[in-house]
Amino acid sequence: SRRLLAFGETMLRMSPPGRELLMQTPRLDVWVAGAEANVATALARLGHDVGFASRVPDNDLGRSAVTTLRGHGVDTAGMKLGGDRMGLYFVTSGAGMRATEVIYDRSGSSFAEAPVDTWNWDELLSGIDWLHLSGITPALGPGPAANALAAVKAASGHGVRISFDGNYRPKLWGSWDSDPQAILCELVAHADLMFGNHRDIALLLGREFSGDAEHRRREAAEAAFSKFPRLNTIASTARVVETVDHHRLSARIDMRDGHAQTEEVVLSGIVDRIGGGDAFAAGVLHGILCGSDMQEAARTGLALAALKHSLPGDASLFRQTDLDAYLEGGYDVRR
Ligand code: KDG
Repeated sequence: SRRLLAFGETMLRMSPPGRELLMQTPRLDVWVAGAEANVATALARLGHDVGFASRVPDNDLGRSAVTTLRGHGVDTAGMKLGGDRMGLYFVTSGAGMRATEVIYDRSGSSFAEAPVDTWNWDELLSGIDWLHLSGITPALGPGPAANALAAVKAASGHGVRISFDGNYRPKLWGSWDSDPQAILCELVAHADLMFGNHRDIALLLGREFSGDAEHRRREAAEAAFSKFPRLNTIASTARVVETVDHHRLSARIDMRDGHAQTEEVVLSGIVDRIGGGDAFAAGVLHGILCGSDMQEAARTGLALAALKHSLPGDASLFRQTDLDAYLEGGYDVRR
């Protein structure tokens, strides 16, 4: 079977239960989170052989995060213990006309402070087919940016294919004196598969794309393929928000050879949309790891993203049987 290693910050997500505000709630729900951890979890739940490399403090917060991921079937050999603190983030869910709010509390985290020799990439990447990482890691600071680059270079050297999710987080890049375009380009130059929309591509190429959505996307994809000769596939989702719990989500996959696939689903009764993008990435990777064609991979990505919207917390925990039931339109009680 094909193996994947994800690399990124492990976080704890804290959310007021229901629709309460942080200002009023006496308690918080806590989930293990982090975009790349979410992808690793989703793939492990779908039966893949997946590892996760990260760094958490050597205390009960860190150890319980490791235990949670391991409980979902993720190989945690690459999760190092050390440093002082767990990265946290707070999510207040939207309701009615009120938007979802995110507050990050992660500076100085064990992951952000990890020395460059924390991971032995040659060892961790041996026998691995895919490395998955995202634009969040380099946004955290110069240390994480150097670690991401070391991982990607080692992966390239070992013939490991790279999956990169742009995951642009403007709130994070502001935290250090960085050049996002230069750093992201250096990482994407090694990637085979990129998750990103025309805005992510605009950031990478330092130019805007105009025209209608279809035209913008085709132009952006062509420009990205010509700038990054290794890049083979670009996948993204776009959402039309109709009400807070009713969206339309479309997926698009562009291939270097000019082929493009699009799919669309309707999301209704949304319980929690955080992590939908990670579930999409995991679903597309699931398709790729299973040898599906891109149409199928786009459909699987959207299906997993749709299912994730029904679940509180960050990660998709669905099994293949759940995916099959969704794809067959089986919303009924399964007995
Ligand atoms: O996609 C979900 C992530 O946004 C969440 O897990 C937190 O990694 C995170 C981030 O940096 O936003």
